[in-house]
Amino acid sequence: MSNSDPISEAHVEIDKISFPDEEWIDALIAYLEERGPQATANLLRRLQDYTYLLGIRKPCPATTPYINTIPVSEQPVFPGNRELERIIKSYIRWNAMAMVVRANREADGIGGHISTYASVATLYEVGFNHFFRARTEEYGGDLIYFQGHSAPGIYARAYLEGRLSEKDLNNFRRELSKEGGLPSYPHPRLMPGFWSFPTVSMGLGPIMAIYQARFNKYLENRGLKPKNGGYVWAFLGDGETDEPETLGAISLASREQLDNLIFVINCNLQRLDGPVRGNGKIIQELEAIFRGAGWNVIKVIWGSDWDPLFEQDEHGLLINALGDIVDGEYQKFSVSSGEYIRNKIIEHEPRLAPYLEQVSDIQLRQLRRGGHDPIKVYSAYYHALQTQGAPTVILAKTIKGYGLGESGEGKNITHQQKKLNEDELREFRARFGIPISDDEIAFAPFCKPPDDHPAMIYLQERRKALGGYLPRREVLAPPLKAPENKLFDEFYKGTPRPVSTTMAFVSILRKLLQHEQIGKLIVPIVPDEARTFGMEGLFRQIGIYSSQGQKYDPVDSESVLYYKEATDGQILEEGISEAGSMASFISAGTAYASHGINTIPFFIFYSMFGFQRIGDLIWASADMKVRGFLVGGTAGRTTLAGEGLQHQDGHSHLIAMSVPGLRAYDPAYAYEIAVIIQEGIHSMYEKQEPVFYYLTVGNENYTMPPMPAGKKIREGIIKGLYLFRPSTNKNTKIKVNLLGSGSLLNEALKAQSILEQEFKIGVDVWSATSYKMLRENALEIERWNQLHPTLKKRIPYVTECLNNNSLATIAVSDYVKLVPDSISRWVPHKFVSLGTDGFGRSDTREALRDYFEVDNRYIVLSVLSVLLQEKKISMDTVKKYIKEKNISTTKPYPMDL
Ligand SMILES: Cc1ncc(C[n+]2csc(CCOP(=O)(O)OP(=O)(O)O)c2C)c(N)n1
Ligand SMILES: [Mg+2]
Repeated sequence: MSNSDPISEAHVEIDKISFPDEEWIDALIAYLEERGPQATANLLRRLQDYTYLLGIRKPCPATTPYINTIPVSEQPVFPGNRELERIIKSYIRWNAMAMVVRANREADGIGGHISTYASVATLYEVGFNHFFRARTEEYGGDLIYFQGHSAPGIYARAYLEGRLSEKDLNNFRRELSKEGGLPSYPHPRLMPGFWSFPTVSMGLGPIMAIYQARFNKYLENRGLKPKNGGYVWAFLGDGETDEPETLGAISLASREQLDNLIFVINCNLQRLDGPVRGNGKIIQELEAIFRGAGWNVIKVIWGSDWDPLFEQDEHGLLINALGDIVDGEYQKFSVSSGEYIRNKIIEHEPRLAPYLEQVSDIQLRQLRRGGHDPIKVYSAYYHALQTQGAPTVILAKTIKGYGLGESGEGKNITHQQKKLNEDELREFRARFGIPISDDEIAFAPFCKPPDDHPAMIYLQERRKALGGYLPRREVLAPPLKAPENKLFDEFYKGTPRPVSTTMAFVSILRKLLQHEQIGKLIVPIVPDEARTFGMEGLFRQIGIYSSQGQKYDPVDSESVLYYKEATDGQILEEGISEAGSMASFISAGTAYASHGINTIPFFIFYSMFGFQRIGDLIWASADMKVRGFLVGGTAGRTTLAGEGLQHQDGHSHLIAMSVPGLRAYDPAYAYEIAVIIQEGIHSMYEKQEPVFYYLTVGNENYTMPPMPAGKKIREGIIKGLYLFRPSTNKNTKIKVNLLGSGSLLNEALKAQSILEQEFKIGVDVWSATSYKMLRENALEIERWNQLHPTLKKRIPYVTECLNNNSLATIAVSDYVKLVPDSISRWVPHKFVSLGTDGFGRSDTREALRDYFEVDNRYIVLSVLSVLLQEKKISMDTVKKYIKEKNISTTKPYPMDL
């Protein structure tokens, strides 16, 4: 503000206003002058404790006054060229807006957002010009989570940088156009060289960012990554903080002292429908939450032109009045006249009337919010980077739709604003000084200065100085060789004593951990369930990661398997947070791209709390081409006894079917798990395919058989089906196939014995390790056949397997019937599925299998029913069997209960 500005010349006779307790305030000021700020803070703290002892129980407020956290005296000098940065930003604003406007003209309803980028532009641009550093030989690289629906601004910047063309921008939200197009939001799957983090499902960005920052420290503490820096920046909306995932893990960030993490919350006070907190103040609310959680909070509320006003506000009248005004009112300020604003402030504090006379209505209207002032934003970022030992959150106040004027600035409809008419385009052009002629303006053309324009040279220079363009996703990790077969020898041989697939899995994991090359890259992740899965032995063996080591003597220190925490511990013990564990899984499973490190995560969870609970994070991980193994323990609706309705998982494999790129397996035996894991490492880390794995393991103990001999077994396990035990009845014409998965394969084997011995029919028993794999193979082949009618038909793998002159195939699974049904149309004869549709119950395994009708008796009954339909046996035979086996014919249907 210039010297001639009336505000700075204002002389307000505020001293004449008398305050109660004035002498106490004078005393405090004197104390401050004599002893300094730290001693004053200590004094206040002591006073607070003392008042508590005196019985004054009023909690101390977690908020500070409604002003910027960083005083003018602590603002660093802004090192940039403000004018050139303003020009760059204006062009980006224009092009971001034009992308959306043009896309919606071309295809009505194609969508897009103008107002979000309009509010966040300065927050990004200060970052791009001064802070966001790309990965280089020397520097670890900043990882930036951009607010998902602000993507047009990021594309518009890449256009100025020369990374995207006008054609790309023209095809925003037209990904299927011939020339290809730009995705609506950040999707690494769709732009793998550009985006790293899918953020548009609100809340996922922030939680992923927290765990990413923690994982970066984990990698450094374990010596897998050099300590060469790298910040994690997460940009999010204020409305987004309503999502439980956004705030749910913030205490982890402070506990872990993540000073490599910066949240920037774009507090434009609005979400989609209306104000975020019309009757309150989102910035103050978030300040209290983050301060309470131990974060360093930096509020950027007011722009520099407010500074002189506050300077003269010796008694805090203005600050108090502004602190009283609620967000709904501030939103209205952004669309109101200076007179309206003045009257509202005076309504809150009449004593300010003479003071405010020094400011004109126009000035009042134009006073900027902090998030639109590069000086204030720079200062906040600068201080965030200085902070040690704690994460920082920057609460930046902005206006939604900033610069859109009448067409949407601050209005409730602004989020949905996708079209601007000619007048509105003219206004935008004028406000940001974009050189587009009157003739062209109606077309909303894209526009950038010539390459030799000082602004363009500046833009390129800044990025060069900061290590290169961002966002950029680059895979530098070399292929990693999968472990050799011999590592798994013991599992191919089977086990004489009964064990569960969970125990088998843990033994395989232990083997991998001992592997010379791969061992250190394994990242076991558990949400407080290690003991459930019998993994506690690993605590001692490889340690639990803790950035602080172990400051206490563990209660079980005398025991061999004590609870060992260490700075280089390998296990991520996440406590009871599946979402947090999944975020760790994502960080570890994308380290090949973020850091060029091939970490191999194994996230072992209670299978019911996986796909059902955190499905959206799993979806995001597929978007990110995550690598790793999701392991659903205590799986199977009837295999997990006793736990009942909320615990027994009978549908995770159904949900898994919907995730592209995911290979889901329901293995029965130890050797199957060994084959799947070995193949998984081979596919993901050696061949670098964009796939990841899900396997369910159960807690039922049984003898693990040796792997059957034959070349096709290994291949069959991977493809999803192989013949485990062929029929021994050679002299029968009646043949059926039984398909079993997971622990229910054993029920199929029992049924096989009964059918072969008592009913003398031939039964082949197959292990169906993956219906998803079978289905995807069949769908692909079916499609190929449709597209190539003149060529020799290809045969799906499942059809090829089951085309063995059988009368029927009966499949039994511990999951809902839809899972096996998913292959039915490629089975070349009658197909029947048994599964666990309905809510689980607390009872024994045996009772559950009876209840869901999936035990060997029901398998036999299904076969007999088919034989009856085909007139191969008599009705009496079936009736007799039902009676003999005590099968209740009046028992209720599980889906009805
Ligand atoms: C989980 C989820 N729910 C709903 C949406 C739809 N949605 C997109 S943007 C938005 C409003 C965002 O408000 P805010 O976080 O304040 O961001 P702003 O645009 O105001 O910066 C909503 C509800 C979403 N993307 N993700
Ligand atoms: Mg908002």
